[in-house]
Amino acid sequence: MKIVKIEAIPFAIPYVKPLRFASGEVHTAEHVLVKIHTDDGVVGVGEAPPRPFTYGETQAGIVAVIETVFAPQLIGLTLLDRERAQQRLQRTVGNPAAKSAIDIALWDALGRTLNQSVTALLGGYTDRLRVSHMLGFEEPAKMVAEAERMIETHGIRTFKVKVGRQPYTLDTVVVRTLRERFGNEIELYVDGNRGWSATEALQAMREMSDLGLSFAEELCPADDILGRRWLVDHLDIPFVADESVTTPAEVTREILGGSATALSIKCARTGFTQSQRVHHLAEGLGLEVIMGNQIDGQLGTMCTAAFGAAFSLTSRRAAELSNFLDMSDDLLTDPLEIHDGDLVVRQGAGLSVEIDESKLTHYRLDQ
Ligand code: MUC
Ligand code: MG
Repeated sequence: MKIVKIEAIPFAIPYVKPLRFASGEVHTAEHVLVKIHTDDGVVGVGEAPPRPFTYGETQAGIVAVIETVFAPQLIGLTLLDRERAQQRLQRTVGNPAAKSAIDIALWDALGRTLNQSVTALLGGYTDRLRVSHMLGFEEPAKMVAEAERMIETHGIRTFKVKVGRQPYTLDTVVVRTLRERFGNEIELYVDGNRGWSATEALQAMREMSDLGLSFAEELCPADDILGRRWLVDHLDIPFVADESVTTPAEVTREILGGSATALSIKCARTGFTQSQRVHHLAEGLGLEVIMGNQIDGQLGTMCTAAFGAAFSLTSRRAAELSNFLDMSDDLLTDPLEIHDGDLVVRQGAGLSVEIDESKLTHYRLDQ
């Protein structure tokens, strides 16, 4: 169970349909595959999606910090030295995706070693999650057509609509059109990625107050401290903190400061170990939770599903598990599928996924 080698492999896979949102757009999955090798031949995997405009990490930066800072501190520990590994990762500030991919690969390796699924090791609550699909910025007709396709092809009935544009009516018209087209057949919530001011956000939310939205996510920046508190105070639906909660401490700060009333948990950002801590905090504070998507590939999506299915609180709401559908290809030998609105969590050892080495050779950027 001793860690003997850690690889950080950059790869790039284009999207068929780019995702556009208030803080950026993604055309190519420029991710990093992490492989952790143990002395008994087990290999655990994790996937880091850099989000330069959100957390400041880049693909090259993730490779560098893993190779030069994290790997030397972890080699020699065993897979059971989990708290020691966390302490060594977390003493470095920031770098959430790099740390998370390592943490996930450690859990995958542990699951493979013990011949248990990660979801069973974490909590083993259920075997599937309902899926929520993210609708990025497009013409209203295209966003409605995409929702239609998701309902027909995958049975998905929960949609997170990206908002945060100026003027805000560009977004409110889309949400209204979706509600009018599908009625109560669908669940809708919105995510602003910090695009609006607190005032714009409240005006937009008032204009949509008859549309039965379930949540409002990160509509304005958390650093607009008083404005955001004022906004959250005036809303009558939960306000989800997403990119403002990259650590359990930030969760405490946002929630106790009155700047959010619900949480998005992203394994791409808090791995499994820190996501557990965020989950326990949410449970203790009585907060609603959504399993979010950091525009993950299939490996990252499987991690979110494995974690979400492990607990009652994280499996209550539809989880954001469908961004991979817009990628032109992926690295797994056995692709994920969404049927009847659900994604089933595999119960094999670890994350129960295998990397297709010929695809990795094709898409990797370092050879
Ligand atoms: C989301 O929920 O915000 C967009 C940027 C990112 O990091 O995640 C996505 C989706
Ligand atoms: Mg978000």
